[in-house]
Formats: sequence, C-alpha cells, structure tokens
Amino acid sequence: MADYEHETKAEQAREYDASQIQVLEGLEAVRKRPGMYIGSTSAQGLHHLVWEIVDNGIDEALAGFADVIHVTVEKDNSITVTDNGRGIPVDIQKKTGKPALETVYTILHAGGKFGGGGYKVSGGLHGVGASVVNALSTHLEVQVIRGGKRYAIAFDHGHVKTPMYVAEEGLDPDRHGTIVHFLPDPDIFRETTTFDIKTLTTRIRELAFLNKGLRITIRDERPEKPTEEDFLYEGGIRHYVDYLNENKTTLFEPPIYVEGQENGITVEVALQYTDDYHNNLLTFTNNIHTYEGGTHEEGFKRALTRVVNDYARQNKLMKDNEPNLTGDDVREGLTAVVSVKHPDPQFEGQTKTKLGNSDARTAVDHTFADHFMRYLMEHPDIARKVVDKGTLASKARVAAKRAREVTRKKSGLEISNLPGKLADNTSKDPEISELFIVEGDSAGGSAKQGRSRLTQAILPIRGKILNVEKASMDRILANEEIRSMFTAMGTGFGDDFDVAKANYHKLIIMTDADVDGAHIRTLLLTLIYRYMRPLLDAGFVYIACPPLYRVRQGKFQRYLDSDDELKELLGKLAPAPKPQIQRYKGLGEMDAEQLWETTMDPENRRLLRVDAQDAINADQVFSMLMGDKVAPRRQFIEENATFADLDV
Ligand code: 0RA
Repeated sequence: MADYEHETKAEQAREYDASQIQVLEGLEAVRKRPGMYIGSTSAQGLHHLVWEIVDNGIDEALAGFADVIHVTVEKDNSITVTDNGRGIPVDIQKKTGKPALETVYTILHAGGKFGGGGYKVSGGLHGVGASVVNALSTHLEVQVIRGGKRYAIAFDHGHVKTPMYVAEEGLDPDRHGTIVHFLPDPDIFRETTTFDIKTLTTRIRELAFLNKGLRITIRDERPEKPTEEDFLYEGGIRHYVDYLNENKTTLFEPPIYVEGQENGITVEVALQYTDDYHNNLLTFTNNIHTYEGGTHEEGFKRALTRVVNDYARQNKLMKDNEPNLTGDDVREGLTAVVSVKHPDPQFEGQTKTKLGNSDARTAVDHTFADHFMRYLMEHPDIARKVVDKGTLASKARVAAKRAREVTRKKSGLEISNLPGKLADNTSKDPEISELFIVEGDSAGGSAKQGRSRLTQAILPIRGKILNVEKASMDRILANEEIRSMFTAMGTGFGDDFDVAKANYHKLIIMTDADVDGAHIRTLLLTLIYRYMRPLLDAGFVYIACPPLYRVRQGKFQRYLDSDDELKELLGKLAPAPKPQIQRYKGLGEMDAEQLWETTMDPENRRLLRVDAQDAINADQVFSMLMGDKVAPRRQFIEENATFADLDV
C-alpha cells in the first residue's frame, strides 16, 4: 500500500496502462487456447464454466458467509448462479483505479485470493478463476448486493461493456450476495453449448453432500414446465453413504461418521457395510473427486485394515495363528466416503486427481483410527459383523486363488490358448486392435465376414451371461463366456489383473438396440465395472451404436438413430421417388456389408465411450438392476423403458 502512495501520477498512469495490456493479453490467451484453462472445449469444458462460478460461492459458504446457492439453466442455455455471501468487493483498487469486482472478472487467477483472507478451498480442478469464464462467454453480467446497494457490471467476450454502476439504492442494508449470469460463447464451444441437466444435478447433489448445511438448488427453465431440485444435507457425507446404499442390503444403520482436524486439514469419513462382494470407496479433496486416490485414501485404508485386525485379535475373534485379514478382505461390502479439506493440495497422477500431500495420510489415519476403534468397542454386535464379513471374504479369496491355479493349469486362462470362438485380428499392436463382443452367433458370423481383419477381432457371446453381481469369484471364474472374455483381453483376473497387458485398446460391446440387447449390455458392463475396472479407467470400453433406420432415395442413403431423425429427414426429402425405409430390429438382420458400413467401419460408425467418471452412478445402477431389491428395479425399468438412457 505505502508504495503506491509515493508514486507520482505519471507512474500510476503507466501502471494502469500496463495492467490494461495485461488484461487484454490474458483474455486473448484464454480465448486462443481455452483447453489450457478448462481442459477441453467439449461438453465437459462447457460444464466446467458452471463449476468455476459455483466454486466461488462454495468458498464463500466455507468461509461461513453464505448458506444458499441457486443455479439456473435459462431458456437460452445461459447460466445464473446466485449466492447469499458477502458480495464481491466493489471498492476501487488503487493500482488499477478499477473496482475489485471488475478485476476479479478480467485478471487471470484473481479468484478468491484477494482481500478476503483465508484460502480458496473448493477451487475447481483447474482453479482458474472467474475471468476465464468471462473470457469464454459472449456476455457475462454480475450483480453485487451489499451495503444497501445493488451494483452491476457487464462484459462482452471478456471485455467491459458497461463499467460498474449503482443500479439500485436504499435496499435493506442486511441484504448481501452475488448474482452471476453468463452465456458460453458458441465460437469457443463448437461441439455443444447445451447444458445437460443430469450432469449438473449429479454434481450439485454431490457438492451438497460434501458441504453439510449448504443448500444448493438447480432449476431448469428450458422445459415447458421448468424443473427444480433442492439439495440440503445436514448430515453431509453420512447421507451420501445412505444415498449410495439406497438399493443395497446394509449390515447396520446408520453409517459410521467421523469428523476431525489435524494440522489444519479437516477430515470427514462416513462408512457402512453391505452384503455385496465388492466395495465402493469415494475420496474427495476440497470437493474434488480424487478418482486416482492418493494419500488420504491410503491413510483411510491403512487405518481400516489395522483397526479391524487389532479389534479382532484383542477380542479373540481370530485365532493367534491365523494370518491378518488383508485390505481387500476388510473392504468387501464396504461403502465409504472420505473427504478432506486441505489448505494446499498437491494433485498428481495422469488426470491430476491423485492427492500427493503426505500430511493428509497421517491426518486421515489418526482421525479415523481413534474414532473407529472406539466405535467398534462400543458396538460389539456391529464389530462382530464387520469381522465376520472380512473373514468370509478372506476364505473366498483363498478358495478363488486355488480355483484360479487349477484353472490355469487346465490352461483356461493362458494367453496362448485363445478361446475357440474368437476370430482374432492379424495385427499384434494393441493400440490399433479392437475386440468386438457381439451378441448372438448370427451377428457374430456377419461381423466376422464384414470386419477389417487387420484391426478387428470378434468374440460372439451367447445371450445372457452370468450376473456377476450375484456370484462369488470362483463361480465367475468357472463361467465359459466370461473366461473367454478375460482370455481374449489377455489382462489376467482378480489380483493378477493388469491393464498394461490388454491385447486390445478398444473393447466394443455390440448388442441389439432392443431391451434384451440392453440387458446383455448391462450384464457385460457390470462384469467390466466390477472385475475389469482398469479398462474403464483407461478409456478402453465402448458401446457400438447400430442405427435404427436406413433411408434410401435413388443414390441417396442415410442411417438414422431415432424416430425423430426419421421424421425430420422425411420432411426434407422430395416426395418422389418414394423414399425406401428399412427398420432394423437387430444386428442379426444386417448382412455383413451393412454391419460393417453402419456399425463397424471407423469412418462411419458411432462409438459411445463408457465414461469411468460416471462410476458413482454406475455402482448404484448396477446394484439396482442386478441386486436383490426388486422395487427400485421395477421403477427404474418403467422410467427407462428401453434402457436407451442408461449412459453408464
Ligand atoms: C473476497 C472478499 C469478500 C468477498 C468475496 C471474496 C466474495 C467472492 C465471491 C465470488 C462469488 N461470490 C462471492 N462472494 C464473496 C468480502 C470482503 C469484505 O466484505 O470485506
């Protein structure tokens, strides 16, 4: 501060010019290489804009000044985010001679760090600040309510259009908050500028779970009848676990919940056991889902394994000569959410979603272990169920290992012994190799004839494979269809699974576009999700999308996916000669040439990549579709009659 007071007017003017140049260059850089700032300009980048603005409101809530955030998708696909925080400061900054409010939206990285003290906790994955959203929006307006006034400012492609002014005076002096409204620039987001309400709702629900007591609403103004959902969880991640286990059979109620602090790191853990064979462990740092885990996850796993074993031994639930339960044993059937808030998180890993700070490991370990041990001692009946579950898992693990060894000796899973039905491709380069899992022998036959032999391998499977959701590992291993998938992929199974050994970097599920096909696809996805998960994380799993119609008129020919597309095209085509419409019922109805042209040819086909980021939904959907509880399954099937929306 003092420095500026001794500057001459000329010096101040120079600095002002310099800062203006900085603004122009900064925004220019963002518009030139948006991917550098928001990851991509795909749908994901588009939604990132919302999170950037919502995060600012969440920071204000975490600082204790806001407790409501409203998000609205307007009719024109613009977004409004409102919070009831202090309001972005509007005072004039000496250096620039501009209001702080303007600076926040025009200077890169000028996010919540100024003036407010404390640190930015939520910060999106890229944590780039509101100015990036501004630079990538055709227009953006902000209104701030504080001190009895309403201030407003408007921007155009990141540049000030209407400098800040007082829009209203004499308001209730106790009112305060910030309203941001922006329209993403279609010149930047060329793929799409349409927001997906499901994507927004899922993340907003998650943010509400992760920030207990914070109310977040999401409103969609686009449908004829606007929709609105309201999320507020006083119990925070406890309710997240309830939600994740909604369709499962739990071993006790309510979830165990721990909250504590160590070295400035806030730790929250919620967990509950189910009768499942797998686990569902979600970890977060500063509200960011750490898909790749990291130190907080290690601390939790280490503490969980140690405490269960210590408790079991202290209470004679295990014999002295028995080996310890492994981490996998004590996690069987576990649903857990671990959430830490760290003042200076270091993100590592391929997708920068792995926490690296070693102090988070000890903070989680200590906070959780103490509380969990006390909980087990105070609830001996629950403790017994937890130990029993682990013991059972350990027995199954040993049995599966034995079965696997036997199978391997019988040459079941040896890579050299490819399954008989597999028509392998000639290239040995996994990067260009694709494995099509095809429903039915007849479609399998066409696929074998129509394929590109160099890059495409075909594995036909007969109808419904085993439901792995309801089967133990040894039964799964005994299943022929499933074994042939593992053998063809070459990745090994269970503990031996190694994605680096994958023979194909594309595993493409090709089933009919009917309810049976959708069921088979779900069975296959369940298998992949539960037992070949690294393939999903690597982005190797795809769904082929065979078309529903072919329309021909003279030389013109087009394949279509829906009734709507058909209607639209028929509206455009000349009435004569009469367009020939063929409707495909199943893959089996296409000959080899048609199958190649519509569904397999890389030039024409449409593949849906199965997104590992949807894994949370997937776990729930699979539990529901494949598990014991019938009521939610029936409801889901009624709501998604053709399964066409099952974008897991
Ligand atoms: C820093 C200081 C102050 C408010 C904020 C940041 C703030 C930023 C955003 C972004 C969206 N909503 C927000 N609400 C508040 C206030 C400093 C003061 O009042 O003295």
